[in-house]
Amino acid sequence: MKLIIAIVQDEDASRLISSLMNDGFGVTKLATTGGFLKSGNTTLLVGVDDSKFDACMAIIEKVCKSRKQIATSPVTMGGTAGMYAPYPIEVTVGGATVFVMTVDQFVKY
Ligand code: 2BA
Repeated sequence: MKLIIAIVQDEDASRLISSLMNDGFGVTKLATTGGFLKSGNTTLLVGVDDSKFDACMAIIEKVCKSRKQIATSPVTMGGTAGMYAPYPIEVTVGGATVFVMTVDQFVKY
């Protein structure tokens, strides 16, 4: 068995959860925050049998879209300590950041 930890954009989360559940996968949704953009994203925990792993990953890949976002980063102004001015940078977020872990034990009490 594998535990899939998928960090996805909020915009894709509902559709991804519906698609996974329609195909019989169990899903836990966590409200999370990206460290770089400091804005909300969604982390899904999906425990899957090895035989269904590829099908699950295919759904995640199909549903999650990459998008461009503008982030504001501080930059030090030349030579003057302590002066900062924000400037916009474009980053491409997602589709999904996925970690896969092997599960030693899966127990339901
Ligand atoms: P954030 O940390 O908010 O990052 C959002 C996007 O900003 C990233 O998209 C990436 O394109 C860009 N980015 C992140 N760190 C950067 C940096 N130091 N310099 C320039 N650009 C940077 P993704 O790579 O698709 O990541 C989406 C979200 O997935 C991340 O949101 C974070 O919540 C999570 N994530 C990504 N890599 C991770 C990792 N190695 N471990 C844990 N979480 C991760």
